[in-house]
Amino acid sequence: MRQALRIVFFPWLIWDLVAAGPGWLRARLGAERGAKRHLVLALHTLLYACIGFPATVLLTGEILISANEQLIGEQADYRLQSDLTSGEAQRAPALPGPTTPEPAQPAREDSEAWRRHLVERFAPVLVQKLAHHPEWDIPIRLDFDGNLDPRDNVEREPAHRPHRAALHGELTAETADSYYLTYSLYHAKDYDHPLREWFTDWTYHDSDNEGLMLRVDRERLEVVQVETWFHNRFLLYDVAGTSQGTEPIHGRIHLENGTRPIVYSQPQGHGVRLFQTLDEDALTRDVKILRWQGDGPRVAVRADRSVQVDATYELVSFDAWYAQARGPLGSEGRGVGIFEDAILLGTAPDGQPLEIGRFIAGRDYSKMGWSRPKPPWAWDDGWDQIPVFVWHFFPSYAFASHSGRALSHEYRHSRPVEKTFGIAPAALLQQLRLEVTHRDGDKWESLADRGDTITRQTYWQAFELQFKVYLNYLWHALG
Ligand SMILES: [Ca+2]
Ligand SMILES: [Ca+2]
Repeated sequence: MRQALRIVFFPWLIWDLVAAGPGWLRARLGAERGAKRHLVLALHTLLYACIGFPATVLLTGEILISANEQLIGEQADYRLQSDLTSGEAQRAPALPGPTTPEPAQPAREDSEAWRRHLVERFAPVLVQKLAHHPEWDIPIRLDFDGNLDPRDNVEREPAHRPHRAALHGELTAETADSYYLTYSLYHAKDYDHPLREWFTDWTYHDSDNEGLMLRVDRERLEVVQVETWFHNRFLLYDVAGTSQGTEPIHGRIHLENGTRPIVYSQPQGHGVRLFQTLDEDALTRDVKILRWQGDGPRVAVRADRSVQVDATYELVSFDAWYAQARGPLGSEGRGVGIFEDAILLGTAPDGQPLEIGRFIAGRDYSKMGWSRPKPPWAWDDGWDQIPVFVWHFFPSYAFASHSGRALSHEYRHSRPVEKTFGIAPAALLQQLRLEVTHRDGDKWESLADRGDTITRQTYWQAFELQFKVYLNYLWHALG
């Protein structure tokens, strides 16, 4: 019994083990009292300080780390793995769960019904990974709580479980050769491992919005290219499998039912990329598979980490966002409206500055712009040749530059231009004065550094930091 207790309370065991040598010496010297006894006690203390105490700290740390990993679970995976570079990934992925009932096709004409049909027809299948706050990993509508103020979304989220999932989606633009469809995933919060959050506040924020755009061939009605937004970078996918433009190809486009791209969204930071057959192991734990509901039953998303393959989402347009895109704009966590701070786009005909909202408003506004949540028109890849705003409002220029394909820039319809500015796309182009911004450093290197897990080294660095903070506190308290 005593032996078992000593193993459970291992510092006691270590103390006893360290005592073995001095104990033997005490018996040998007959050092029960006097100077010899003090000498043996000093030896015991020295041995404990050099061996016993470090061993106790190490073991305690490792036990805490293991317990923490069980509790915190899976961390965001930053690998940009591609089926194009893997020989065994030639087949399509097998995704469990009921597929979406296909909507009836209306007459093919220039109408709201036809546009809505395209949004539904190409609505993606979402593989949403989950970490220790699954409630923040579920995509919802920005106004899930009945108001268009994003500032209160984190505090009001718990009252809306289980969640009715939503994707914001629209037919963004129609050119002479293509349809461009935008889908974005709004999340109540972007979060990180508690340890990293403790080191820096750059890695989390209220609200989150990442997503993708499809380019569909206008005649054949087939998905030809996809671009996703992954931690301030655009990732390009092309059925051709090659690119002559500024961006490389990041993998295969896998479609369910021939039209629905299968999309992978990280937990925590919610970077979006296309799902690869190589990702199939991600389907076994911490995942929700969501499909557009269509005419099928509505299935809420449980706010837990269990595998759920039958969840459905609704499609919501960005029209309410456009109605507030030019204001009123909030500032420093105050004010009203969905957005905060402005992007200067150019000059309006009346000489006034032409502006649009830059960030999704939040009370935790004091973050670097790099990490704050943005509407799709504020997504700006710092390594490409395309200015902010263009990817969403005039996507043909971004897709042509990124892929090297010759694409039409003749805009027959643009929902964001129409809903936000109420003028023709060509007229808005005349007013724009945009500059390309450039970021330093290699585009992909810093992503590789993010890695996919918190390492043991990170934990120990945190312990060391905590220990120094405590020593400092003691020093001042005693001083
Ligand atoms: Ca709200
Ligand atoms: Ca750019």
